[in-house]
Amino acid sequence: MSRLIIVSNRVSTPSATGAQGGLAVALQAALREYRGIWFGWSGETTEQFDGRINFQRVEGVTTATIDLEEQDVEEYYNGYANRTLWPLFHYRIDLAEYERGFAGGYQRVNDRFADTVLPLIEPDDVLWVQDYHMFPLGQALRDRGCANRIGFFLHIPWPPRRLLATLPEAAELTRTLLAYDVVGFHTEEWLDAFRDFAVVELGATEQDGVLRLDGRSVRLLVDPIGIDAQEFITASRSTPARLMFRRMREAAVGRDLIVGVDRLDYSKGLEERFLGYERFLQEHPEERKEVTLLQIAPPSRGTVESYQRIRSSLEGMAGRINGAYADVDWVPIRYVNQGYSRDMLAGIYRAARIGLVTPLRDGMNLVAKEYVAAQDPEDPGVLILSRFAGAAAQLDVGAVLVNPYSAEEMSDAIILALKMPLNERIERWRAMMVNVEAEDVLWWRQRFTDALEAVAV
Ligand code: ADQ
Repeated sequence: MSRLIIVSNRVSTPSATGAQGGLAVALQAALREYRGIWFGWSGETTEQFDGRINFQRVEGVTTATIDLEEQDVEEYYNGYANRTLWPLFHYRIDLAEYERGFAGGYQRVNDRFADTVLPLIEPDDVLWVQDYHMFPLGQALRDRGCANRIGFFLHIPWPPRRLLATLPEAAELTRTLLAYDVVGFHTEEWLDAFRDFAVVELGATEQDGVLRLDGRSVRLLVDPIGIDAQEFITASRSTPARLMFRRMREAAVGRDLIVGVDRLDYSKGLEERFLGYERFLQEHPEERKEVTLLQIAPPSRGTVESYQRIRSSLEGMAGRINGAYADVDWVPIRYVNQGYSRDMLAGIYRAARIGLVTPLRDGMNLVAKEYVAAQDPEDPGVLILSRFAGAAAQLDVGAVLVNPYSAEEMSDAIILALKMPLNERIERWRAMMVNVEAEDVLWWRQRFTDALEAVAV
């Protein structure tokens, strides 16, 4: 069997506390199976880039990390990745910043990755590159003579052609993806958008899922990521989960809980969610003291201005809505800015009658799947899910789908979920759970590595 080399912006080492996401755990399991290496940025900076690799071996997983220069981090990570590609790929061209310095730094760091990882690659190794930080890495490796099988998986959406066209480097960037052998997306929609750009703007041709351009061919794959469902079910029965469940139910004093759990990010639709909830309070005064919205949103990417803005905007909105509707014995929104362990999250999800997952755009959204996995089969809650999350393509079998831009739809969905009879809740939950269990993170990983191994060298 070939060795697997995973390359991503950041690397996750196995942790004894179990505080990791399903993705990290699944990739580590793959690395153990394939005797591989996980390569990426250490998160640290150095005065002068020297390509020194720090190897670590923890619980059978080898990680290899490099430090980057301050300017690299500024241009590549805070710049091109977080201020150019992330907003653009989430359809927010109003927030996207187009700076040649960012683009240059992005390419430089990808070249640095290529230079440092290349000597580690053996002839039969298979490489798997993760996410939008690393689009040009495959091309950079090919330019250096790497003939190995290389796959790429995009964790975020691919934007529609006419939006992508606003990026000065759009054609160049898309073309670099042709250097890979397999390119994976969460949904048909993101894959279609990629193919559309490649065909219309670059003149590529496509047949039977294989895209061809200038003598290169790449297999396009829809491979929706899942969670480690079994682990999450176990987590929901753990002691921390039970304690958290009890705390939540006690704090709710008989009221129904609606819960939202997100990284604090403008793509997650938090402002729209608050407005939708406010609309619900306006339209259903009889429900006012019957529910509480708990929004958990730990800050992320705090050095980027658009993230500071959303943070203060949400604080203002929560304050305003609470000011308008709260009473001495009730607040409508509890807004919490911290992260919780997976066990505790499982308890929080289980205590919530409604999981409110309403991103404006999301590659997949794993919170939706975690919410489903954590439910009590005898008395499950209702998932309200944005139709613009990748997860909607699988969970439409049981979720209440909403347009997150419509406060009215969100209000209607909340009242529908609150009034939903037990038998319907169970039926909807079961339909979703079948998918969450079958198409889990191991299934996702296997589907990708199978596609990659099937490529003729
Ligand atoms: P993210 O945008 O980070 O990931 P998501 O898929 O929702 O989004 O995953 C977030 C993870 O962080 C979940 O596992 C969740 O439990 C955890 N988390 C969130 N808030 C937390 C809190 N307060 N405390 C502890 N944990 C918390 C990107 C893409 C997604 C895609 C994933 C995987 O943007 O669309 O689903 O990658 O491909």
